[in-house]
Amino acid sequence: MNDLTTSPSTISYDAAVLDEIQRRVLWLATRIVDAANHERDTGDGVKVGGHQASSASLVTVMTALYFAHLDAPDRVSVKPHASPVYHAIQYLLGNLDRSYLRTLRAFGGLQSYPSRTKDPDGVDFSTGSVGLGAAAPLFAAATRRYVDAHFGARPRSRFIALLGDAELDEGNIWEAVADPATDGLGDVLWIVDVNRQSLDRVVPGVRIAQWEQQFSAAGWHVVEAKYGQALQAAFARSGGECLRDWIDAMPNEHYQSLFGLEPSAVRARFLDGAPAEVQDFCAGISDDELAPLVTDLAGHDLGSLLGAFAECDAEKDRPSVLFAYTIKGWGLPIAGNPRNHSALLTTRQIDQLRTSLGLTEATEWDRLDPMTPAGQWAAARRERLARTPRSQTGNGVVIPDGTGLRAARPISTQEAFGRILVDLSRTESVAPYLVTTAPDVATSTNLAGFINRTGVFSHVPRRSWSEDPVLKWAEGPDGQHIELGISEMNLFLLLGQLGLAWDLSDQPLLPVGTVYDPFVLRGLDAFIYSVYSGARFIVAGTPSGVTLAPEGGAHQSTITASVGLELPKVTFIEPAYAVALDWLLCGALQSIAAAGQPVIEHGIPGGEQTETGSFYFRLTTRGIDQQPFQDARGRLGDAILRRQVLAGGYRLVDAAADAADGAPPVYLVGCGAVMPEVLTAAAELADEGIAATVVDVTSPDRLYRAWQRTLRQGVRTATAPSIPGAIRSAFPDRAPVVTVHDAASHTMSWLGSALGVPAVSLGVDSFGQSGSVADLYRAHDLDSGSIVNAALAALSLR
Ligand SMILES: Cc1ncc(C[n+]2csc(CCOP(=O)(O)OP(=O)(O)O)c2C)c(N)n1
Ligand SMILES: [Mg+2]
Repeated sequence: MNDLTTSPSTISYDAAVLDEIQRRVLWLATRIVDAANHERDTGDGVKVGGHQASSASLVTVMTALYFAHLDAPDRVSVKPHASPVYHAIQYLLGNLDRSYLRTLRAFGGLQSYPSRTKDPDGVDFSTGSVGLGAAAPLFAAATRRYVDAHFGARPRSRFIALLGDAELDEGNIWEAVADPATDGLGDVLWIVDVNRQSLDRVVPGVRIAQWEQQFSAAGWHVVEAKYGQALQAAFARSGGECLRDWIDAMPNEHYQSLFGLEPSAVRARFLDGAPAEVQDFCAGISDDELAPLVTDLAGHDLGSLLGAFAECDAEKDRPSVLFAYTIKGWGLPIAGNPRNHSALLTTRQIDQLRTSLGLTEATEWDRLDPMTPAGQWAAARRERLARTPRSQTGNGVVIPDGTGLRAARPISTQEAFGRILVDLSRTESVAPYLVTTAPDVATSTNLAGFINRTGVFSHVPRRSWSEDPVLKWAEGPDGQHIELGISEMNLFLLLGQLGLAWDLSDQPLLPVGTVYDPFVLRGLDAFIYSVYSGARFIVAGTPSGVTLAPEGGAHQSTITASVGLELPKVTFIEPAYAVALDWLLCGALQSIAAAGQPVIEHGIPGGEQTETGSFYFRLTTRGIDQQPFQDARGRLGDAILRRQVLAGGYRLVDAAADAADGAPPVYLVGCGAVMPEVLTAAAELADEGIAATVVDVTSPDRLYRAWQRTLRQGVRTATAPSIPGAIRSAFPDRAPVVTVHDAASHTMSWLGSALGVPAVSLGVDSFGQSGSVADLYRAHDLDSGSIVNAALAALSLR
């Protein structure tokens, strides 16, 4: 055994032991992909795939982290294509059952990319869409800073992201780095896997210098782990500086071409175009030494890496980024090959690798022998990294069924939303857990009242110089609003991490974000990422639709309702009336607060049974008369009405009561801001002897899901599906329907199928423009006259 080396980060390690471990990690990661592709008959002829080269690139970095650096509270985001390395490490640590090793990319098996909700071995951050998983730890650290300030310090976590160098091409990376909300997070470390390759090509060298400057300019601590110890020793020798200069100046494409060569061919390629002094310096080095020397990169040198980690650890007041130079396909015959991104080793190459590592077919899947120093080291690390169970703090949160909001005059859902939040900020069992955020639209989305009461979060107190009587922008550690720059990506990444605080920071929160509705789409990938990760939050898209008429087409959202309806783990809600919003918002908060432990989902998709995710409220600035809702309250009583509002829809006007016998019935189904036109149309139809019942759909999503649930159940059990109760109670009779929505007409057009009746769907199917509400509604057939005509058309289709 070698002498123990002490890394500055306090863990003493045996370099030979760590090297043995990383060889085994490399083997297992490579073989996991190999087995998935060569041992499983999927029966469909579709390539299984996997990334041996991308994985190999991170083997040393991840061995250093998990076997000599991390502590139990630390949280790590692993580059998507290195998932086999993560699983190999968890297996060696004893956290993953051996039976999983042959299941990469199989149904119910290890996921192709790390997944919080689908992998069995404790993934901290899902990754897959490059850039997003990398940025997530930054927002998790911002969340921790918030949690520590409000609820007392948690045991310190380091939030680490392992990202591919080409991930830095993604704009969301730079939006995250630039936002003041992520400023000064000293517990963050990003490790960039600088293998100078992306999917298609070798990345030009100049990019790396530029990226480093961008991080520096944003206040990050930038470190390079570029050359390994052997190369550094060579640079230190007399005349060695010219060697460094030559390698530094060499284009990446040239340098990268060295890896695929036989040692005897490396000299000629390496010295191609080199000055005489470099030729002379290398003359004294044999071919067998030269090849490993000139490709000795610090990203595969455990000592260099651990030193760099420690250096970053010492930075307490700013995030660090470590550029670790690596080799894509390190230790494999495909090393450095520009086309190696999806390359797989042949069975012969696998056999050779197995033999070279002293393994046999009988021992290849074994863990490290517990009787050896490597096995003992792994056991000790398993113990050190064991996580303490969550403390369940914050479970005392109690959300009322409603705030008792009164709305005597016409009011918009956006204004009601602001008032409900203010009211909740006065409710002791709710207030501490509420945290709001917005990308520079807090005041224009009615968060000002909440902000006036709770303040803006800043980890250091900041004096406000404003004397604005309407908005007190006081910033300090007590603030409960996190203000972001104009980045909808950052909004959804932050909401995602606030919505995972119960897991990653042991503190349930009630996160509420606001965004102009059209720009939900600007952050959509991060929205999807966050809900895919299991986050629970509320987002209000407001104002929405062509109803914000004078603002014009660039601000008028049309397809967002469809997005909300179709996104899994998101419940889409668009109420028309203030009290309905009150009940729905409180109901959503109750669902978030009640959410239990994470569940690993290997179930069959389709027809979700429960709402365990996030909520998307689509709101408007159009004030509408609240009397019709008050009338429905009087007619139905709060208990029944509330149940129906929460279920997705109720009869706002019931024509049955006063229609003459034989009057043809029709349903006018409105959602959101268009309700006044729907009511006017119903009255006009009544005058013409048509019994028009008005249904207010508060959540097309909940109705659709209820319908789908019964359908799917019917499909799976081969029985005839029935119309679900939520739809039946709003539509007791069989009659044609007209759906009216300030959103794409498609969002509610399924209702005809669900009810088995003729349907005409009115909605916004072209881009809007400036004008008055009346102008815009007329242009998109949302005016009462068009609704009347649509009802007549629907009746004629019977
Ligand atoms: C948003 C997104 N776009 C494209 C891809 C497809 N893709 C997967 S890996 C990759 C290249 C990644 O290169 P790099 O980050 O350098 O990783 P390496 O494999 O070199 O370690 C691309 C384009 C993706 N996964 N996500
Ligand atoms: Mg790369």
